[in-house]
Amino acid sequence: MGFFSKIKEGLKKTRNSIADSVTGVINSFTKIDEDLFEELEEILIMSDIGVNTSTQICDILRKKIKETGVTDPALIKNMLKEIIAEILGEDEGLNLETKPSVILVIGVNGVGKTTSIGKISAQLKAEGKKVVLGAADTFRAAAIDQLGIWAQRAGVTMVKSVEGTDPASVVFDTIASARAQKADVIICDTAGRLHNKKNLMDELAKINRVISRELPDSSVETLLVLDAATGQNAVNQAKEFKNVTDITGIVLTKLDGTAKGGIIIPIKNELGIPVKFVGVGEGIDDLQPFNAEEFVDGIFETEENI
Ligand SMILES: Nc1nc2c(ncn2[C@@H]2O[C@H](COP(=O)(O)OP(=O)(O)OP(=O)(O)O)[C@@H](O)[C@H]2O)c(=O)[nH]1
Ligand SMILES: [Mg+2]
Repeated sequence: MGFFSKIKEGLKKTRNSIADSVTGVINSFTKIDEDLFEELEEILIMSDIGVNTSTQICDILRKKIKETGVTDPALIKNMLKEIIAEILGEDEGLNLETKPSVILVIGVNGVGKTTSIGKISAQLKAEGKKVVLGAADTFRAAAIDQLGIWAQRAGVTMVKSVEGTDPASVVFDTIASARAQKADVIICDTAGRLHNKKNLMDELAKINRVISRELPDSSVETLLVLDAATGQNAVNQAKEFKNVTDITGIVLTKLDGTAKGGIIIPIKNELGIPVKFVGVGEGIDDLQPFNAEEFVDGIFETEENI
């Protein structure tokens, strides 16, 4: 399956929910009035776009309609697409300028951190980069094994220690190994499941201290992984992580299994953090760089147009 159709396929459930209901509202009105705006806003809220962002979208739409003098409801869909594309802004890829660069992957348990690391490793390897993984989720032995399987699949090396080792020391060892191997990119897995939130945040702070001490001039990407299926909860998780660490990008996983893909819009709008990748399946090829234009097309096109 090609790149474009994978995103489209992954967004199928979201599209069925958003496009169908937006079209339904638009078709049920013959003129643009306040009732239409209200129904539209309700639908956007129900499509996981959240109250604040949905209100904002409708306010911009009201203004645009006033300015342009548009009276035909059928024209609203394209205007909505434009407004959402504008909110999503420019796409941003990974910043991996230095050799080595670091990608620290964080997020609560089960969101898809380890899987996404496997997928990103395979992509970087295909670009000719030498990648070293650090198994800094030492909370469970199984987590180390799982990352090992992905390292093998992607054809990259991994530095690990035993369960219970201080994760920051694994990161330290990974940096040393990457230096010795003249690697291009270090990717560190972290635990999402700790005894409590304070432990988790302290651990991340300690890992960050090791990275900035050992590689003070390196590019560091901190990718927060969020599970799209958790909807508004994903936005709340991002807010909590943002309070304690500098997040440079979001990986939004499991778009393929949910109708809640609209969550990308408030994530970008309310947190100001770019979505850099979207996960559209469990396979090694199922992670795509986020492209706002494709996303907007993917959620608004009706089935027969695809
Ligand atoms: N359908 C689908 N499944 C995904 C995607 N990304 C990850 N998964 C699945 O989600 C489950 C959890 O993924 P992991 O990578 O283990 O998540 P994690 O964040 O590392 O979890 P912990 O190590 O327990 O904190 C696995 O079964 C993955 O196959 C995706 O984009 N789509
Ligand atoms: Mg994991």
